[in-house]
Amino acid sequence: MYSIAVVGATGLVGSTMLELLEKRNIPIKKLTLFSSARSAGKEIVFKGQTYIVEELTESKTQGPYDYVLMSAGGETSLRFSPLFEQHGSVVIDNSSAWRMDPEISLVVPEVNPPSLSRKIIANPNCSTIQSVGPLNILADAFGLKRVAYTTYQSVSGSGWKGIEDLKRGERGEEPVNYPHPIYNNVLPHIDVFQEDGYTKEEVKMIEETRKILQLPSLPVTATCVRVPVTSAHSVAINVTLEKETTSEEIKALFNKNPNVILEDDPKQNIYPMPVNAGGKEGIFVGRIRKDDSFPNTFHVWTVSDNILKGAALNAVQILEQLINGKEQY
Ligand code: 2RA
Repeated sequence: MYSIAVVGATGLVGSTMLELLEKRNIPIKKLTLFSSARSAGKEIVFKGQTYIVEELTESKTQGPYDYVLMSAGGETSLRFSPLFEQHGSVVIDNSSAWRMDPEISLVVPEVNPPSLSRKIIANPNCSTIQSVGPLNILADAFGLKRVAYTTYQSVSGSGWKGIEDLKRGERGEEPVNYPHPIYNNVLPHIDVFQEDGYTKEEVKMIEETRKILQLPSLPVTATCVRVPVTSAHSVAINVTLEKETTSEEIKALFNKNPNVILEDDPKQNIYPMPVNAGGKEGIFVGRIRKDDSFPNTFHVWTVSDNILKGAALNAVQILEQLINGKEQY
């Protein structure tokens, strides 16, 4: 049985982490819920017991906690994760703060187990997680030469704020969080723009893909787009492989791999869609076809719930991997 803290417990991802801790029966002897001052005092019911959410302070990081699930933004993680770590906790952090730190493991459990150097483990970006799952299968079988992403990311990727702006748009009201309306629109703008014209979200996908697949020189590019969908991200992956293959062979490979769910029968209008993937734990793949514009290149379409496998579920799966002794600190 473990002492577990959840930081950001009132947020969309943090509350989903709690749901998963209950649903997957993680053995918990003590649960502590933290938030910012703004949300402290809220009541949350977990396994029939009411918990009062506490404001996280530096002294409270002493715990002791065996594991800390954190989804409270980069600033909070940079301030508190090292303190939790110093007091012996293992932190699984959903922010982007630690992902590219060379000492920190960036983990998709079915792709790359955590190395044991630091007790802070980074959860990758949602659109990265659902992409490296299928790409890892292709890398193992055929080797990767180049990857080009175009994403279609739901508003829940921005948490409650994104959902709020979509609802405001449906009511004919102006957005208050996005720079432009998301209702009846798409925004090729996720996170902040950099000097080179790429957004931080696009850089995350590029850099995280290389780190997780351990292919530091892999040519990767990305265009990340916000779309008026409430949950589930979609990613169009254009991938060039080292070895020759066919789309039929790729489909067969995906079909027998437990880490992805193949939905690919265009004649029956069967392909992954957010309306079907939302609320489900899987990474759905489809629309697999050869790209005749370039040798050994294929299109793969992937859809997954960005709050589940894209964030909370992946973090809880890392926790399960540690608890089940596959990776010991
Ligand atoms: C987004 N991937 O979709 C980012 C953070 N969750 O907004």
